[in-house]
Amino acid sequence: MRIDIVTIFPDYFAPLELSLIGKAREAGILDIRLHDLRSWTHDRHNTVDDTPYGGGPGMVMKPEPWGEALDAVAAAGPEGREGAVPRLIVPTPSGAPFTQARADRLAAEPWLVFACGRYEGIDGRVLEEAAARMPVEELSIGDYVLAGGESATLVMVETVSRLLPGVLGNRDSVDQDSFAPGEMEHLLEGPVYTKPAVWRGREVPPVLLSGDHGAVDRWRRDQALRKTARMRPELLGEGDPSRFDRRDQEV
Ligand code: 6GU
Repeated sequence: MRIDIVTIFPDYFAPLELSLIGKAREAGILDIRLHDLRSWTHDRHNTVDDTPYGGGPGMVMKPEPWGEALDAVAAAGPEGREGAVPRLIVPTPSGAPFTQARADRLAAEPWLVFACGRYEGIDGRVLEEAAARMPVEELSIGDYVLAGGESATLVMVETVSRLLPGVLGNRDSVDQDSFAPGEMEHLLEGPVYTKPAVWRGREVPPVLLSGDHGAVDRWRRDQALRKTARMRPELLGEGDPSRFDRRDQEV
């Protein structure tokens, strides 16, 4: 997958050189490119913002640098895919919710461009004009306000990257995640344990040592149902009600 990120803070993305994502980049699974928005300014102060029309607090990102940046980035796609069009992702607290389901769909795309806004946002004409040339998604990572789209982009890039084939060692760990499509959809994962079997007088739940895989699966599902009821009861009302069996009702 090719990912381009346009930002006034390219250094913010240093963590994408580490761990899972750093290795995926070295392995050629992920091609992440950073672009400094200020390289598309033409004044001495590399100005990217101005005061809002209509008044109000804060500053708005100017359309000209964004227009040139998106032209340049969208014209220089992955090699061997001439004429390809990226999907433009715009992190904003006023976007649609970024969910695991949306991450799954983004992970199937060959090319994403993230446009990181700061201040009160980007001039409204930029996305309007971009949408005439490429699919655009405004996405929010939750109901709170960040200082800019950079940290939200890190969250989305990490969430999407770990879904790409070859990035995680163990494909099953993706399938068993909280929110993963299938068994765990709309459920939170329960507790996990490793050695030693007794620690500070506390035992690992005996069923996990029983070797009875059916009993282990049932226990894990019960734990997931309880955790969900405690932390996110509203999730139990989501999805197809027929996903609950008789044993689920007893938990
Ligand atoms: Cl995606 N951006 C900003 N600036 N704030 C947010 C957000 C995004 N998601 C939640 N808050």
